[in-house]
Amino acid sequence: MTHVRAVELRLVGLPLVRPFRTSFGTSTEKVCILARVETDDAEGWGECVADIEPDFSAEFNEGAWILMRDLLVPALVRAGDVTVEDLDRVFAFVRGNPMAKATIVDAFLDAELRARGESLANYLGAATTRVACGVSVGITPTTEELLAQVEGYLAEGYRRIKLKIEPGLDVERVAAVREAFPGILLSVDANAAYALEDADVFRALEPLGLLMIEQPLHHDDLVQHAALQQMLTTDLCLDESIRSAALARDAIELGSCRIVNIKQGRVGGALEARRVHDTARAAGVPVWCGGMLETGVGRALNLALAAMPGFTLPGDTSGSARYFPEDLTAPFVMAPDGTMAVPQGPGIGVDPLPERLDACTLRRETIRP
Ligand code: SMG
Ligand code: MG
Repeated sequence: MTHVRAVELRLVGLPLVRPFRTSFGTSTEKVCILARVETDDAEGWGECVADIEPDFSAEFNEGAWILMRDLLVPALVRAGDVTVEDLDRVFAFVRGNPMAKATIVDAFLDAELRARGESLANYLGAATTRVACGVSVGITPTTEELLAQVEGYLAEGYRRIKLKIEPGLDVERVAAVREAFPGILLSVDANAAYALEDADVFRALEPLGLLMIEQPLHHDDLVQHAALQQMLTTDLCLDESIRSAALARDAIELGSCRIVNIKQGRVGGALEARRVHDTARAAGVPVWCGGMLETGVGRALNLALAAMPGFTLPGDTSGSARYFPEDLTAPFVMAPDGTMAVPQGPGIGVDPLPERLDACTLRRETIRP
């Protein structure tokens, strides 16, 4: 049993190495909330995957901050002695908001594991100590720039390239990459930018031998994705649409996708992410670990998740250098073979560097009983 004494929230900001453009906008800076949970025995860290604006999902930093400060943390403190398995119940009075809930769940779990000296990887049932890494390439101003970026990432060893696409910047761009690099594992991610009426775009992608097409249609839709999947040989993968293990089960039963992207923050934390993994694995559906441009804190957690046995495809678990000139933790470095080590220390196995954390902190607040 664990008793929470206090939770510190920090809003942190880190410049990105290059702007990251998706179908819904361009990020030039990573701004997110970190939670530090202090218990009687240890402290633990959680990173919120929400962004400045509610664009990838309905959640956003300022909303998540208020929800954590005014509802989730007070409920956790009031709950007294609990274990991480109790938190679903403790937070059940708040509907939705998986990203805010995940931040507190993950920080609490990290503290619980550190108190007993167990690694998150071990807790989750990791099947490996190194995971295969892919990289997500944003929409570029020109095709030449896209080819240059892809070439650079391949030279570093990345084992799968994912191209962001949007209407008008799709088939031609992807075909150019395929022509330049015929043998690579290549996928695309539309971030919900298309409608079923755009099926011709996806038909035109079919001959390019893509590993998958990620979230082509509306972020909340399962039925139209099932219709699109029926029309295509290429596997669809859902990201935004999968906000819980129950939705993963629905999507698989409906035939809305044949691959699932798991982002723990999108589904409410590491425990629900494990349930998504278990659901997909039982159905024979491959999963892989998505990314939300996490700092080293969130990256450490993602690596532990990605080590579970159902994660059979390379994840968006890229090295720190792909995102930040300087990370919040010691940098995560990918080996030239395109794999990264899973942290093995207690909990998530890493800590933010104190000076670096302070330098990146935009705001902080501690919630006590
Ligand atoms: O962390 O490498 C990463 C980013 C991977 O493409 C990525 N994430 O839809 O999968 C996705 C996007 C969402 C992030 S947009 C800020
Ligand atoms: Mg995606």
